[in-house]
Amino acid sequence: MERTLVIIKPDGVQRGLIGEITHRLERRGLKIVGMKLMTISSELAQKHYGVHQGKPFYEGLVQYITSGPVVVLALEGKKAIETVRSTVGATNPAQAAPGTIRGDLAVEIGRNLIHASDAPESAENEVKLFFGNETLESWDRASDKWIQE
Ligand code: IDP
Ligand code: MG
Repeated sequence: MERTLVIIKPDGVQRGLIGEITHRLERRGLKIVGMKLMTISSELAQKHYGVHQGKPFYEGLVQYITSGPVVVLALEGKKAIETVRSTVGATNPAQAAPGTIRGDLAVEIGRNLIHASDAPESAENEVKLFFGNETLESWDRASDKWIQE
């Protein structure tokens, strides 16, 4: 089973969208195996967004992600990475399809509400970076057999 990392960014928390965003991911059928409220330090932000270092938006991005509390989720499911990314929508909310989180709830790339891992390798690294050696919950959900064949 695949695991992926989601961050409800500070704008999502400030706008009272923790429930709305989590609800959409839960309803899609993903299983929450880790969840916490935290403020990201600039050190952690630089590690997490290391691949974007040097890009024109990098400083603003670190500023944004560290500007207030976030909710970090580890989600599990078959093809969890791809499923979460399609539920989240395109990076630029102006181009994100209606029905996606960004396409329904955001308007601008610099305030796009949510982070989601984009590939198996980054998902593994990001889950480790945010949950370290905290144990993620492995649990049997009553609805599992109605969600996965
Ligand atoms: P993703 O979040 O959809 O994976 P990435 O290209 O990995 O998109 O970029 C990471 C984050 O950096 C975006 O979610 C967004 O917050 C921010 N970002 C990307 N491009 C721009 C930009 O052109 N202006 C401002 N912020 C940007
Ligand atoms: Mg990305």
